[in-house]
Amino acid sequence: MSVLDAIYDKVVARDPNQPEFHQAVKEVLESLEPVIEAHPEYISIIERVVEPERLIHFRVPWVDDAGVIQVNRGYRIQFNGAIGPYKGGLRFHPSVNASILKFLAFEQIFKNSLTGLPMGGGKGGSDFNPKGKSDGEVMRFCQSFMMELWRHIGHNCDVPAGDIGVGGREIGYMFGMYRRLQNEFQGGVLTGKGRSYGGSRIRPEATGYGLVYFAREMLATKGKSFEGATVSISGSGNVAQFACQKVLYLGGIPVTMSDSSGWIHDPAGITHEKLDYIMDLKNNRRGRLSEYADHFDGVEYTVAEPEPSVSGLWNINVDVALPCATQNELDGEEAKMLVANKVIAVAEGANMPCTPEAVEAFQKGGVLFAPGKASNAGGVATSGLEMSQNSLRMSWTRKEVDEKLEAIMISIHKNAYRTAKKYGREGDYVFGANVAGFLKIAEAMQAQGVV
Ligand code: NDP
Ligand code: 2IT
Repeated sequence: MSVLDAIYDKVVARDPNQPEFHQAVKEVLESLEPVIEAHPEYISIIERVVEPERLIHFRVPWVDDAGVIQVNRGYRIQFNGAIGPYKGGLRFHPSVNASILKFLAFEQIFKNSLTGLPMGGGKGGSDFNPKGKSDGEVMRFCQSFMMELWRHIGHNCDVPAGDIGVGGREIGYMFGMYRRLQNEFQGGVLTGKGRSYGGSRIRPEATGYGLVYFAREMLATKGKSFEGATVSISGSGNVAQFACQKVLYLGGIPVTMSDSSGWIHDPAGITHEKLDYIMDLKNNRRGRLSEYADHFDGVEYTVAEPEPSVSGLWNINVDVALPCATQNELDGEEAKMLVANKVIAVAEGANMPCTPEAVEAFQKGGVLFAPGKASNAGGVATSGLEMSQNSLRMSWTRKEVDEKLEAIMISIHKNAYRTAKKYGREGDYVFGANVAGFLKIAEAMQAQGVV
Protein backbone atom coordinates (compact mmCIF):
# COMPACT_ATOMS: atom_id res chain seq x y z
CA MET A 1 0.00 0.00 0.00
CA SER A 2 1.35 3.42 -0.89
CA VAL A 3 1.86 6.16 1.70
CA LEU A 4 -0.94 8.17 0.13
CA ASP A 5 -3.36 5.22 0.35
CA ALA A 6 -2.50 4.91 4.03
CA ILE A 7 -3.20 8.61 4.60
CA TYR A 8 -6.52 8.26 2.81
CA ASP A 9 -7.49 5.18 4.81
CA LYS A 10 -6.76 7.03 8.03
CA VAL A 11 -8.97 9.95 6.94
CA VAL A 12 -11.83 7.51 6.26
CA ALA A 13 -11.28 5.59 9.50
CA ARG A 14 -11.31 8.78 11.56
CA ASP A 15 -14.58 10.07 10.10
CA PRO A 16 -16.32 7.18 8.35
CA ASN A 17 -19.55 9.13 7.81
CA GLN A 18 -18.12 11.94 5.68
CA PRO A 19 -18.37 10.76 2.04
CA GLU A 20 -18.11 14.18 0.40
CA PHE A 21 -14.99 14.96 2.41
CA HIS A 22 -13.44 11.60 1.45
CA GLN A 23 -14.22 12.29 -2.21
CA ALA A 24 -12.46 15.66 -2.16
CA VAL A 25 -9.42 14.31 -0.28
CA LYS A 26 -9.08 11.31 -2.59
CA GLU A 27 -9.01 13.47 -5.70
CA VAL A 28 -6.20 15.63 -4.31
CA LEU A 29 -4.16 12.70 -2.97
CA GLU A 30 -4.39 10.94 -6.35
CA SER A 31 -2.57 13.90 -7.87
CA LEU A 32 0.24 14.03 -5.32
CA GLU A 33 2.09 10.78 -6.09
CA PRO A 34 4.73 12.41 -8.35
CA VAL A 35 5.08 15.30 -5.88
CA ILE A 36 6.14 13.06 -2.99
CA GLU A 37 8.57 11.25 -5.26
CA ALA A 38 10.39 14.56 -5.73
CA HIS A 39 9.67 15.81 -2.17
CA PRO A 40 9.46 12.93 0.33
CA GLU A 41 9.55 15.56 3.09
CA TYR A 42 6.03 16.59 2.02
CA ILE A 43 4.51 13.32 3.26
CA SER A 44 4.28 14.77 6.73
CA ILE A 45 2.72 17.94 5.28
CA ILE A 46 0.05 15.85 3.55
CA GLU A 47 -0.72 14.02 6.81
CA ARG A 48 -1.41 17.41 8.41
CA VAL A 49 -3.12 19.12 5.48
CA VAL A 50 -6.05 16.64 5.57
CA GLU A 51 -6.82 17.55 9.20
CA PRO A 52 -8.63 20.87 9.85
CA GLU A 53 -6.83 23.30 12.14
CA ARG A 54 -10.11 24.03 13.92
CA LEU A 55 -13.74 22.90 13.70
CA ILE A 56 -16.38 25.07 15.34
CA HIS A 57 -19.89 23.74 15.87
CA PHE A 58 -22.62 25.76 17.58
CA ARG A 59 -26.32 26.08 18.33
CA VAL A 60 -28.34 28.76 16.51
CA PRO A 61 -31.65 29.45 18.26
CA TRP A 62 -34.07 31.94 16.67
CA VAL A 63 -37.74 32.90 16.81
CA ASP A 64 -39.94 32.43 13.73
CA ASP A 65 -42.84 34.67 12.67
CA ALA A 66 -45.31 32.54 14.65
CA GLY A 67 -43.30 33.14 17.83
CA VAL A 68 -42.00 29.56 17.90
CA ILE A 69 -38.36 28.95 18.87
CA GLN A 70 -36.40 27.14 16.16
CA VAL A 71 -32.96 25.57 16.53
CA ASN A 72 -30.39 25.13 13.75
CA ARG A 73 -26.80 24.01 13.69
CA GLY A 74 -24.02 26.45 12.82
CA TYR A 75 -20.49 25.58 11.74
CA ARG A 76 -17.20 27.16 10.80
CA ILE A 77 -14.31 25.02 9.58
CA GLN A 78 -10.93 26.78 9.79
CA PHE A 79 -9.04 24.28 7.69
CA ASN A 80 -5.68 25.81 6.86
CA GLY A 81 -4.24 29.23 7.71
CA ALA A 82 -0.68 28.75 6.44
CA ILE A 83 -0.82 31.42 3.71
CA GLY A 84 -3.36 33.89 5.08
CA PRO A 85 -6.50 34.40 7.17
CA TYR A 86 -9.04 31.59 6.74
CA LYS A 87 -11.26 32.55 3.82
CA GLY A 88 -14.35 30.95 2.34
CA GLY A 89 -18.09 31.18 2.11
CA LEU A 90 -21.05 30.38 4.32
CA ARG A 91 -23.72 27.98 3.03
CA PHE A 92 -27.30 27.97 4.30
CA HIS A 93 -29.02 24.82 3.01
CA PRO A 94 -30.84 21.97 4.78
CA SER A 95 -28.24 19.46 3.51
CA VAL A 96 -25.37 21.22 5.32
CA ASN A 97 -23.37 18.96 7.65
CA ALA A 98 -19.75 18.49 8.74
CA SER A 99 -18.89 16.32 5.71
CA ILE A 100 -20.09 18.85 3.15
CA LEU A 101 -18.43 21.79 4.90
CA LYS A 102 -15.15 19.90 5.34
CA PHE A 103 -15.07 19.04 1.64
CA LEU A 104 -15.73 22.66 0.76
CA ALA A 105 -13.14 24.02 3.22
CA PHE A 106 -10.56 21.49 2.02
CA GLU A 107 -11.05 22.46 -1.65
CA GLN A 108 -10.92 26.10 -0.63
CA ILE A 109 -7.31 25.70 0.63
CA PHE A 110 -6.02 24.86 -2.84
CA LYS A 111 -8.39 27.20 -4.68
CA ASN A 112 -7.28 30.16 -2.59
CA SER A 113 -3.65 29.20 -3.07
CA LEU A 114 -4.17 29.18 -6.86
CA THR A 115 -5.49 32.75 -6.84
CA GLY A 116 -2.03 33.96 -5.80
CA LEU A 117 -3.61 36.04 -3.02
CA PRO A 118 -2.80 35.57 0.69
CA MET A 119 -5.87 33.63 1.84
CA GLY A 120 -6.12 30.42 3.87
CA GLY A 121 -8.95 27.90 3.50
CA GLY A 122 -12.21 27.88 5.45
CA LYS A 123 -15.94 27.32 5.07
CA GLY A 124 -19.02 27.45 7.24
CA GLY A 125 -22.77 27.57 7.30
CA SER A 126 -25.91 26.10 8.69
CA ASP A 127 -28.66 23.58 7.97
CA PHE A 128 -31.07 26.55 8.01
CA ASN A 129 -33.38 26.50 4.96
CA PRO A 130 -33.98 30.05 3.70
CA LYS A 131 -36.70 28.87 1.27
CA GLY A 132 -40.11 30.18 2.21
CA LYS A 133 -38.77 32.21 5.14
CA SER A 134 -39.81 35.85 5.56
CA ASP A 135 -37.24 38.63 5.46
CA GLY A 136 -37.64 39.07 9.21
CA GLU A 137 -36.98 35.38 9.85
CA VAL A 138 -33.86 35.44 7.67
CA MET A 139 -32.62 38.53 9.55
CA ARG A 140 -33.23 37.02 12.99
CA PHE A 141 -31.51 33.81 11.95
CA CYS A 142 -28.48 35.70 10.56
CA GLN A 143 -28.23 37.79 13.72
CA SER A 144 -28.32 34.73 15.98
CA PHE A 145 -25.79 32.93 13.75
CA MET A 146 -23.42 35.90 14.01
CA MET A 147 -23.96 36.18 17.78
CA GLU A 148 -21.85 33.01 18.05
CA LEU A 149 -19.66 33.18 14.91
CA TRP A 150 -18.51 36.68 15.87
CA ARG A 151 -15.97 35.51 18.49
CA HIS A 152 -14.22 33.25 15.95
CA ILE A 153 -13.72 35.63 12.99
CA GLY A 154 -11.98 38.93 12.17
CA HIS A 155 -10.33 40.69 9.23
CA ASN A 156 -6.90 39.21 10.09
CA CYS A 157 -8.25 35.87 11.33
CA ASP A 158 -11.16 34.48 9.32
CA VAL A 159 -13.19 36.21 6.60
CA PRO A 160 -16.49 34.56 5.58
CA ALA A 161 -18.51 35.38 2.44
CA GLY A 162 -21.52 33.94 0.59
CA ASP A 163 -22.25 30.54 -0.93
CA ILE A 164 -25.51 28.64 -1.56
CA GLY A 165 -28.34 30.43 0.24
CA VAL A 166 -26.13 33.33 1.32
CA GLY A 167 -26.08 36.46 -0.85
CA GLY A 168 -25.98 40.21 -0.34
CA ARG A 169 -29.05 40.27 1.93
CA GLU A 170 -27.65 37.73 4.40
CA ILE A 171 -24.14 39.26 4.37
CA GLY A 172 -25.73 42.64 5.21
CA TYR A 173 -27.61 41.28 8.24
CA MET A 174 -24.52 39.44 9.47
CA PHE A 175 -22.25 42.45 8.96
CA GLY A 176 -24.62 44.68 10.95
CA MET A 177 -24.61 42.27 13.87
CA TYR A 178 -20.82 41.84 13.77
CA ARG A 179 -20.35 45.61 13.86
CA ARG A 180 -22.52 45.95 16.97
CA LEU A 181 -20.86 43.07 18.82
CA GLN A 182 -17.29 44.05 17.97
CA ASN A 183 -17.92 47.79 18.33
CA GLU A 184 -15.69 48.36 15.30
CA PHE A 185 -16.26 48.93 11.61
CA GLN A 186 -14.11 46.08 10.34
CA GLY A 187 -14.80 46.38 6.62
CA GLY A 188 -12.72 43.32 5.80
CA VAL A 189 -14.40 40.88 8.18
CA LEU A 190 -16.89 39.72 5.54
CA THR A 191 -16.82 39.95 1.75
CA GLY A 192 -19.68 40.16 -0.71
CA LYS A 193 -20.90 43.26 1.13
CA GLY A 194 -23.18 45.89 -0.39
CA ARG A 195 -21.43 48.69 -2.26
CA SER A 196 -22.53 51.34 0.25
CA TYR A 197 -20.60 49.77 3.15
CA GLY A 198 -17.38 48.47 1.59
CA GLY A 199 -18.41 45.88 -0.99
CA SER A 200 -16.34 45.52 -4.12
CA ARG A 201 -17.61 46.21 -7.61
CA ILE A 202 -17.81 42.96 -9.64
CA ARG A 203 -17.92 40.69 -6.54
CA PRO A 204 -21.50 39.58 -7.34
CA GLU A 205 -20.49 38.85 -10.95
CA ALA A 206 -17.05 37.43 -10.14
CA THR A 207 -17.58 33.67 -9.88
CA GLY A 208 -19.63 33.41 -13.06
CA TYR A 209 -17.47 35.85 -15.02
CA GLY A 210 -14.28 34.15 -13.81
CA LEU A 211 -15.65 30.75 -14.81
CA VAL A 212 -16.28 31.92 -18.35
CA TYR A 213 -12.85 33.61 -18.58
CA PHE A 214 -11.32 30.28 -17.53
CA ALA A 215 -13.41 28.27 -20.02
CA ARG A 216 -12.45 30.77 -22.75
CA GLU A 217 -8.76 30.09 -22.02
CA MET A 218 -9.35 26.33 -22.20
CA LEU A 219 -11.18 26.62 -25.51
CA ALA A 220 -8.35 28.77 -26.88
CA THR A 221 -5.87 25.89 -26.35
CA LYS A 222 -7.88 24.07 -29.05
CA GLY A 223 -8.29 27.13 -31.25
CA LYS A 224 -11.97 27.47 -30.25
CA SER A 225 -14.06 30.23 -28.67
CA PHE A 226 -17.50 31.02 -27.23
CA GLU A 227 -18.54 32.81 -30.44
CA GLY A 228 -21.62 30.91 -31.66
CA ALA A 229 -21.08 28.08 -29.13
CA THR A 230 -24.13 26.53 -27.45
CA VAL A 231 -23.83 26.28 -23.67
CA SER A 232 -25.75 24.30 -21.05
CA ILE A 233 -25.78 25.82 -17.57
CA SER A 234 -27.24 24.23 -14.44
CA GLY A 235 -28.37 26.22 -11.41
CA SER A 236 -29.97 29.66 -11.58
CA GLY A 237 -28.35 31.32 -8.59
CA ASN A 238 -25.46 33.72 -8.29
CA VAL A 239 -22.87 31.70 -10.21
CA ALA A 240 -25.23 30.50 -12.96
CA GLN A 241 -26.72 33.96 -13.62
CA PHE A 242 -23.42 35.73 -14.17
CA ALA A 243 -21.92 32.81 -16.09
CA CYS A 244 -24.90 33.13 -18.42
CA GLN A 245 -24.36 36.89 -18.74
CA LYS A 246 -20.66 36.54 -19.61
CA VAL A 247 -21.39 33.74 -22.12
CA LEU A 248 -23.79 36.17 -23.84
CA TYR A 249 -21.14 38.93 -23.87
CA LEU A 250 -18.71 36.53 -25.55
CA GLY A 251 -21.20 35.60 -28.26
CA GLY A 252 -22.27 32.20 -26.89
CA ILE A 253 -25.81 30.81 -26.74
CA PRO A 254 -26.94 29.58 -23.28
CA VAL A 255 -29.81 27.11 -23.67
CA THR A 256 -30.49 25.64 -20.21
CA MET A 257 -30.75 26.56 -16.51
CA SER A 258 -32.10 24.71 -13.48
CA ASP A 259 -33.16 25.01 -9.87
CA SER A 260 -33.86 22.31 -7.30
CA SER A 261 -37.39 21.82 -8.70
CA GLY A 262 -36.54 21.35 -12.37
CA TRP A 263 -34.84 22.68 -15.48
CA ILE A 264 -35.59 24.71 -18.58
CA HIS A 265 -34.45 24.13 -22.15
CA ASP A 266 -34.80 27.19 -24.34
CA PRO A 267 -33.60 26.14 -27.80
CA ALA A 268 -33.84 29.72 -29.09
CA GLY A 269 -31.30 30.76 -26.46
CA ILE A 270 -31.54 32.65 -23.16
CA THR A 271 -31.07 36.29 -24.22
CA HIS A 272 -30.10 39.29 -22.05
CA GLU A 273 -33.78 40.18 -21.75
CA LYS A 274 -34.72 36.65 -20.65
CA LEU A 275 -31.80 36.59 -18.21
CA ASP A 276 -33.11 39.84 -16.66
CA TYR A 277 -36.38 38.00 -16.09
CA ILE A 278 -34.52 35.12 -14.37
CA MET A 279 -32.54 37.53 -12.18
CA ASP A 280 -35.70 39.29 -11.04
CA LEU A 281 -37.47 35.95 -10.51
CA LYS A 282 -34.64 34.48 -8.42
CA ASN A 283 -33.17 37.49 -6.63
CA ASN A 284 -36.28 39.59 -5.92
CA ARG A 285 -39.39 37.44 -6.25
CA ARG A 286 -37.56 34.30 -5.05
CA GLY A 287 -39.74 32.16 -7.34
CA ARG A 288 -39.34 28.90 -9.26
CA LEU A 289 -37.85 28.51 -12.73
CA SER A 290 -41.06 26.87 -13.99
CA GLU A 291 -42.43 30.43 -14.25
CA TYR A 292 -39.91 31.11 -17.05
CA ALA A 293 -41.46 28.35 -19.16
CA ASP A 294 -44.93 29.84 -18.56
CA HIS A 295 -43.71 33.33 -19.48
CA PHE A 296 -41.72 32.66 -22.69
CA ASP A 297 -42.74 30.65 -25.78
CA GLY A 298 -40.98 27.55 -27.05
CA VAL A 299 -39.43 26.59 -23.71
CA GLU A 300 -39.46 23.05 -22.33
CA TYR A 301 -39.67 22.61 -18.55
CA THR A 302 -38.85 19.30 -16.88
CA VAL A 303 -39.49 18.53 -13.22
CA ALA A 304 -36.42 17.22 -11.35
CA GLU A 305 -37.05 13.88 -9.72
CA PRO A 306 -35.45 13.09 -7.39
CA GLU A 307 -33.66 16.28 -6.34
CA PRO A 308 -30.99 17.25 -7.47
CA SER A 309 -31.27 15.06 -10.56
CA VAL A 310 -31.54 17.13 -13.71
CA SER A 311 -30.34 14.24 -15.89
CA GLY A 312 -32.00 15.32 -19.09
CA LEU A 313 -30.27 18.69 -18.90
CA TRP A 314 -26.94 17.02 -19.68
CA ASN A 315 -28.44 15.19 -22.66
CA ILE A 316 -28.90 18.43 -24.58
CA ASN A 317 -26.42 18.68 -27.42
CA VAL A 318 -24.04 21.58 -26.61
CA ASP A 319 -20.45 22.72 -27.17
CA VAL A 320 -19.76 23.75 -23.56
CA ALA A 321 -21.31 22.62 -20.25
CA LEU A 322 -21.11 24.70 -17.06
CA PRO A 323 -22.52 22.92 -13.98
CA CYS A 324 -23.24 25.75 -11.50
CA ALA A 325 -25.67 24.32 -8.90
CA THR A 326 -24.26 21.92 -6.33
CA GLN A 327 -21.95 18.98 -5.57
CA ASN A 328 -22.36 15.65 -7.39
CA GLU A 329 -25.10 16.95 -9.70
CA LEU A 330 -23.51 15.44 -12.83
CA ASP A 331 -22.75 11.70 -12.69
CA GLY A 332 -20.90 9.22 -14.92
CA GLU A 333 -23.92 8.37 -17.08
CA GLU A 334 -24.70 12.03 -17.66
CA ALA A 335 -21.07 12.72 -18.51
CA LYS A 336 -21.17 9.94 -21.09
CA MET A 337 -24.20 11.63 -22.69
CA LEU A 338 -22.22 14.87 -23.02
CA VAL A 339 -19.23 12.99 -24.45
CA ALA A 340 -21.49 11.18 -26.97
CA ASN A 341 -22.89 14.58 -27.97
CA LYS A 342 -19.32 15.80 -28.59
CA VAL A 343 -19.13 18.48 -25.90
CA ILE A 344 -15.80 20.33 -26.24
CA ALA A 345 -15.34 21.69 -22.71
CA VAL A 346 -16.84 21.27 -19.25
CA ALA A 347 -15.92 23.79 -16.55
CA GLU A 348 -17.20 23.50 -12.98
CA GLY A 349 -18.88 26.66 -11.63
CA ALA A 350 -20.13 24.82 -8.55
CA ASN A 351 -17.82 23.04 -6.12
CA MET A 352 -17.36 19.37 -7.09
CA PRO A 353 -20.53 19.15 -9.24
CA CYS A 354 -19.06 16.27 -11.27
CA THR A 355 -18.72 12.86 -9.62
CA PRO A 356 -15.36 11.04 -9.95
CA GLU A 357 -16.98 8.79 -12.59
CA ALA A 358 -18.05 11.86 -14.56
CA VAL A 359 -14.55 13.36 -14.43
CA GLU A 360 -13.11 10.08 -15.65
CA ALA A 361 -15.60 9.92 -18.53
CA PHE A 362 -14.66 13.46 -19.64
CA GLN A 363 -10.95 12.78 -19.45
CA LYS A 364 -11.20 9.47 -21.29
CA GLY A 365 -13.50 11.09 -23.86
CA GLY A 366 -10.95 13.80 -24.67
CA VAL A 367 -13.13 16.59 -23.29
CA LEU A 368 -11.43 19.66 -21.80
CA PHE A 369 -12.37 19.50 -18.11
CA ALA A 370 -11.78 22.19 -15.43
CA PRO A 371 -12.20 21.42 -11.73
CA GLY A 372 -14.03 24.01 -9.65
CA LYS A 373 -11.02 24.82 -7.50
CA ALA A 374 -9.48 26.36 -10.61
CA SER A 375 -12.45 27.47 -12.71
CA ASN A 376 -14.66 28.95 -9.96
CA ALA A 377 -11.82 30.69 -8.10
CA GLY A 378 -12.85 34.11 -9.47
CA GLY A 379 -15.37 34.57 -6.64
CA VAL A 380 -12.92 34.17 -3.81
CA ALA A 381 -10.23 36.01 -5.79
CA THR A 382 -12.51 39.04 -6.01
CA SER A 383 -13.26 38.62 -2.29
CA GLY A 384 -9.49 38.96 -1.85
CA LEU A 385 -9.64 42.14 -3.92
CA GLU A 386 -12.49 43.38 -1.71
CA MET A 387 -10.29 42.79 1.36
CA SER A 388 -7.47 44.75 -0.29
CA GLN A 389 -9.79 47.69 -0.99
CA ASN A 390 -11.09 47.60 2.59
CA SER A 391 -7.51 47.72 3.92
CA LEU A 392 -6.64 50.57 1.58
CA ARG A 393 -9.93 52.34 2.47
CA MET A 394 -10.46 52.85 -1.22
CA SER A 395 -12.66 51.39 -3.92
CA TRP A 396 -11.60 50.46 -7.42
CA THR A 397 -13.70 51.00 -10.54
CA ARG A 398 -15.63 48.23 -12.25
CA LYS A 399 -13.05 48.18 -15.02
CA GLU A 400 -10.13 47.92 -12.57
CA VAL A 401 -11.66 45.01 -10.66
CA ASP A 402 -12.78 43.17 -13.79
CA GLU A 403 -9.30 43.50 -15.32
CA LYS A 404 -7.69 42.13 -12.16
CA LEU A 405 -10.20 39.25 -12.08
CA GLU A 406 -9.54 38.41 -15.71
CA ALA A 407 -5.76 38.51 -15.16
CA ILE A 408 -6.09 36.17 -12.15
CA MET A 409 -8.17 33.66 -14.12
CA ILE A 410 -5.68 33.72 -17.01
CA SER A 411 -2.88 33.16 -14.53
CA ILE A 412 -4.66 30.24 -12.79
CA HIS A 413 -5.25 28.65 -16.20
CA LYS A 414 -1.60 29.08 -17.15
CA ASN A 415 -0.38 27.76 -13.81
CA ALA A 416 -2.60 24.63 -13.92
CA TYR A 417 -1.81 24.01 -17.60
CA ARG A 418 1.95 24.43 -17.19
CA THR A 419 2.14 22.38 -14.00
CA ALA A 420 0.33 19.48 -15.68
CA LYS A 421 2.63 19.75 -18.69
CA LYS A 422 5.74 19.78 -16.51
CA TYR A 423 4.74 16.42 -15.03
CA GLY A 424 3.87 14.95 -18.45
CA ARG A 425 0.11 15.33 -17.89
CA GLU A 426 -0.65 18.03 -20.48
CA GLY A 427 -4.33 19.00 -20.59
CA ASP A 428 -5.10 17.44 -17.17
CA TYR A 429 -6.39 20.46 -15.29
CA VAL A 430 -7.39 18.38 -12.25
CA PHE A 431 -3.81 17.27 -11.75
CA GLY A 432 -2.36 20.70 -12.59
CA ALA A 433 -4.66 22.57 -10.19
CA ASN A 434 -4.16 20.14 -7.32
CA VAL A 435 -0.38 20.11 -7.62
CA ALA A 436 0.08 23.85 -8.21
CA GLY A 437 -2.32 24.68 -5.35
CA PHE A 438 -0.66 22.21 -3.00
CA LEU A 439 2.97 23.21 -3.63
CA LYS A 440 2.52 26.73 -2.28
CA ILE A 441 0.76 25.46 0.86
CA ALA A 442 3.46 22.82 1.40
CA GLU A 443 6.26 25.35 1.08
CA ALA A 444 4.57 27.68 3.58
CA MET A 445 3.87 24.92 6.10
CA GLN A 446 7.40 23.57 5.77
CA ALA A 447 8.84 27.02 6.48
CA GLN A 448 6.64 27.46 9.56
CA GLY A 449 7.89 24.39 11.42
CA VAL A 450 5.55 21.84 12.93
CA VAL A 451 2.19 23.56 12.29
P1 NDP B 1 -27.17 30.20 -4.96
O1 NDP B 1 -27.82 29.89 -3.68
O2 NDP B 1 -27.17 31.59 -5.47
O3 NDP B 1 -27.77 29.28 -6.12
C1 NDP B 1 -27.74 27.90 -6.05
C2 NDP B 1 -28.44 27.32 -7.25
O4 NDP B 1 -28.25 25.91 -7.27
C3 NDP B 1 -29.94 27.53 -7.20
O5 NDP B 1 -30.44 27.57 -8.50
C4 NDP B 1 -30.42 26.29 -6.46
O6 NDP B 1 -31.75 25.94 -6.71
C5 NDP B 1 -29.47 25.24 -7.02
N1 NDP B 1 -29.25 24.21 -6.02
C6 NDP B 1 -28.63 24.34 -4.83
N2 NDP B 1 -28.64 23.21 -4.15
C7 NDP B 1 -29.28 22.33 -4.90
C8 NDP B 1 -29.63 20.98 -4.75
N3 NDP B 1 -29.30 20.27 -3.64
N4 NDP B 1 -30.28 20.40 -5.75
C9 NDP B 1 -30.59 21.08 -6.87
N5 NDP B 1 -30.31 22.35 -7.08
C10 NDP B 1 -29.67 22.97 -6.12
O7 NDP B 1 -25.67 29.65 -4.82
P2 NDP B 1 -24.38 30.01 -5.70
O8 NDP B 1 -24.75 30.27 -7.10
O9 NDP B 1 -23.60 31.00 -4.95
O10 NDP B 1 -23.58 28.63 -5.60
C11 NDP B 1 -23.69 27.60 -6.57
C12 NDP B 1 -22.48 26.71 -6.52
O11 NDP B 1 -21.31 27.49 -6.80
C13 NDP B 1 -22.19 26.03 -5.17
O12 NDP B 1 -21.59 24.79 -5.40
C14 NDP B 1 -21.18 26.97 -4.53
O13 NDP B 1 -20.40 26.29 -3.56
C15 NDP B 1 -20.36 27.34 -5.74
N6 NDP B 1 -19.57 28.56 -5.65
C16 NDP B 1 -20.13 29.75 -5.29
C17 NDP B 1 -19.35 30.89 -5.24
C18 NDP B 1 -19.93 32.22 -4.93
O14 NDP B 1 -19.17 33.19 -4.97
N7 NDP B 1 -21.21 32.36 -4.66
C19 NDP B 1 -17.90 30.85 -5.50
C20 NDP B 1 -17.43 29.56 -5.95
C21 NDP B 1 -18.24 28.47 -5.98
P3 NDP B 1 -32.90 26.50 -5.73
O15 NDP B 1 -33.06 27.92 -6.08
O16 NDP B 1 -34.09 25.66 -6.01
O17 NDP B 1 -32.39 26.29 -4.33
O1 2IT C 1 -16.69 28.45 -2.92
C1 2IT C 1 -16.24 29.62 -2.92
O2 2IT C 1 -15.13 29.89 -3.38
C2 2IT C 1 -17.10 30.68 -2.39
N1 2IT C 1 -18.23 30.42 -2.01
C3 2IT C 1 -16.59 32.10 -2.31
C4 2IT C 1 -15.78 32.28 -1.06
C5 2IT C 1 -15.36 33.69 -0.76
O3 2IT C 1 -14.76 33.85 0.31
O4 2IT C 1 -15.59 34.61 -1.54
